[in-house]
Amino acid sequence: MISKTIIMFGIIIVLSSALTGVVVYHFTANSNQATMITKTATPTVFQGVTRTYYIASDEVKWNYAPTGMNVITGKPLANDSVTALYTQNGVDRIGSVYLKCLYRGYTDDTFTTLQPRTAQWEHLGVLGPVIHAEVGDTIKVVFKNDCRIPTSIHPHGVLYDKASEGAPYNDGVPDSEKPGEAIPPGGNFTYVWNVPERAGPGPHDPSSILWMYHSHVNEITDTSAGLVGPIIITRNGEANPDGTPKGVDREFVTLFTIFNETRSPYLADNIKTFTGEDMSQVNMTDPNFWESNLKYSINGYIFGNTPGLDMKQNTHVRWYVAGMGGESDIHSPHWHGNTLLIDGMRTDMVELLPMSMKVLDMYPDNVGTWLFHCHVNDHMQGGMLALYTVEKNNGTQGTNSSGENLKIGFSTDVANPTTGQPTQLKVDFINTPTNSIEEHVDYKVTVMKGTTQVYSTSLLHTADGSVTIPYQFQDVGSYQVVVEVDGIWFMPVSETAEFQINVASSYKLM
Ligand SMILES: [Cu+2]
Repeated sequence: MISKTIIMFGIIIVLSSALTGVVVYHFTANSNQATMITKTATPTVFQGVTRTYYIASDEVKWNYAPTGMNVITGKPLANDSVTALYTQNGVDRIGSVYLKCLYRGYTDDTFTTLQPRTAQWEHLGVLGPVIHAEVGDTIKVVFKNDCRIPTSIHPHGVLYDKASEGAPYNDGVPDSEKPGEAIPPGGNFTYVWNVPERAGPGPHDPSSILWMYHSHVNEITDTSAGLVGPIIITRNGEANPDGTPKGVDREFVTLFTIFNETRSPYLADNIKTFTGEDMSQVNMTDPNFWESNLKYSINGYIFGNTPGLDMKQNTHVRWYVAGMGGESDIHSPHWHGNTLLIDGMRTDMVELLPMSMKVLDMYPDNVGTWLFHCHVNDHMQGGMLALYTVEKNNGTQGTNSSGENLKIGFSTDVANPTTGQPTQLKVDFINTPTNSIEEHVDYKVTVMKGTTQVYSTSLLHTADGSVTIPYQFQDVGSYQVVVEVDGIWFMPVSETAEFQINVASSYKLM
């Protein structure tokens, strides 16, 4: 017999990478497989930026139906016994206004000036500020608790150590090493979360994904009080400077949850404040009292009160939807009027369980005001409905109205260019005093994407004074079209105009 024994010495191969640190593989005798025995503690190198957010948990009187109307029917909430049950205040009912503890953004660590919520994010309602970051970044949240209950911020998805997990439980780590687990009233803490690859979009995800953050001292009562907010992580290289995804014109975050105000730590206060000092008329065992405190809400709004769900036709709209709550919180958000893509599949609804986080892309082609509601029967009846509006989009068009020598008019055909179809760039040269087309113009057109020139004509002459240049945009994003005039009627004249175009993905490919 020939001995097949092969004597090999263990070989140690060290692979290093700037991004992943050092990984040590150990090959053993008679083995074709590398067995990873050690992954050294060299941390991921975070080459991105540190994004700092100032967030406090604040006590806020929140109105679930600030218009007083059932916006879906156009009728006052008080006029109907069902809508009245959830919204009308009385000696035995709290009504539509409740004291809650909510995350709110501030401008700095003095927590004196609220970060203004722009019209674009008005729809967030009870949700905390959006934390945007790109893979490779570090997120720093300077947090202050101004509620009477201990609170924390526990993030989903991003990379944290025990100090910044924001959740107390028996994990064998001493409390002294978990300072972020519960911030007492008046206290503060700075959470630091890293955003490695595994916190960002996976191969089948779109360019950005949703995570949620919430308080996790008493997870049930904290979230019933309203302590929840969104984190959006964009793939490395696909983010704008503010962390939002490139080529996405509009982002919406909507949370579908039945806020159970009888599980809020403020229940006794709310009864006392809103039903009368003696509280004697409130029957805690009355099933209608219980039901009146269930708020079938989208971002803390019921019966169509969610504001600001507006967008432009034929733009790239990204919907981040999430669920939260108890076993009744199975939701099925449904959009009327337009369709969406999720995981490469077409739909007009999506299913949500508590703390589900899903991303859908919409290219609204259908102008109008449309229903956006949970499709569960009981939830519709309880007011889990909103309206969204698609406004007609006339695309980029305009003139350099300050043009002294002549005005330059610009438009595109199609109005909303995409990467999937050719676009005509239309330029008109207009005599400033007479407002009529100026003939015999020497001009040059350049298309820029950021600082990169992607197209340029040579110096051309138009006898007509109106030109059409066919152009096919290759990538989504915003472009600048620069029109330079060099002469009119063979005389040197200098005028320049710049126009911005937002190019979306091809509707078909989407
Ligand atoms: Cu529902």
